[in-house]
Amino acid sequence: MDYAADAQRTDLMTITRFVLNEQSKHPESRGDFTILLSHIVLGCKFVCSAVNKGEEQKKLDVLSNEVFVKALVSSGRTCILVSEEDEEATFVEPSKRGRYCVVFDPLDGSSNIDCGVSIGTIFGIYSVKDGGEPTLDDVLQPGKNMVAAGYCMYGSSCTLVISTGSGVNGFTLDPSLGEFILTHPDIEIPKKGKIYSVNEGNAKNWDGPTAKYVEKCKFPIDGSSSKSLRYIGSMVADVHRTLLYGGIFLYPADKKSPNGKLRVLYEVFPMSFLMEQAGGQAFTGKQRALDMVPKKIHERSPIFLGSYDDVEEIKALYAAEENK
Ligand code: FDP
Repeated sequence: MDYAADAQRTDLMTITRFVLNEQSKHPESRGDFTILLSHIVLGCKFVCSAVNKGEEQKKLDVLSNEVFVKALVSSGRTCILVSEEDEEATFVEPSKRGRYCVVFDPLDGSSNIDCGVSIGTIFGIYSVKDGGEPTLDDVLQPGKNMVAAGYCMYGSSCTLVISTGSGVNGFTLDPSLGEFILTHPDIEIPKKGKIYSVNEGNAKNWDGPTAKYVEKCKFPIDGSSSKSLRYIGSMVADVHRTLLYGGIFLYPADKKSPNGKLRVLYEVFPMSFLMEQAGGQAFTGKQRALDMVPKKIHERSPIFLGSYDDVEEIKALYAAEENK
């Protein structure tokens, strides 16, 4: 009998146990983050179950948002919520307020729901700035100020990937236990990848550096092999693959959408945070993505994220264009 393997199989590291372990490293911590996270996990379990039942797209978007908003408010640990589904930010009433701001997309990639492609929830968490009434400035902070970020992917399995600022860990929902169990400890993105991921249907409107980069992926001039193209069109699924296998995910600016498509607060920032924590990079075409200071809650930005070396290449092309 393999006692070591058995010991690992029976010593279940649930997400709550994992976060409590992290918390014990910070004696000043009061457990608020653990409580907040358990409410996010509840939302993820609900959406996972609804997706598996095959609810219609419209209903599912609205349902997921309602579940997350209610779960977050009832945690008593939040003060401002920004959801992709709601035009305005939600300010939690004073009696239920806590010190965290949560920005989230309850169901990202929703155009894929009806054909069974993987979709997900993306979230980022800020601490409210000290003192006074919470204001929109508390969520209009650069991504590097996030205290945690993550996503939950509803696919062939339900996987929650999270970083609290010291590495990235992945948990898979065990449906028989109803618990997320640590299955992907310390995720590190390969330094260089063999895959590029972009909607090439937009190529005619790309700028020079993006067009040059994608051309190099297909026709490398340094004798290396061409990269493979993989594009699902569901950010959580495309980023999850990029994180595990390496490579680069691009949603660039183009002539029709000079700011790209993806939203800064609840798409670009959380995924950039995870990429950096896993050893990769995230770049907007102008700067490190996490240094951006958003002016509006639903602002968009171009994004290039993934393996360190692959993002270095695109950065070099943009630098060359600037120095022309
Ligand atoms: P969707 O429109 O299906 O909701 O921002 C939303 C998003 O999906 C991302 O999940 C995905 O990466 C991107 O849009 C896909 O956009 P394109 O269809 O333009 O490629």
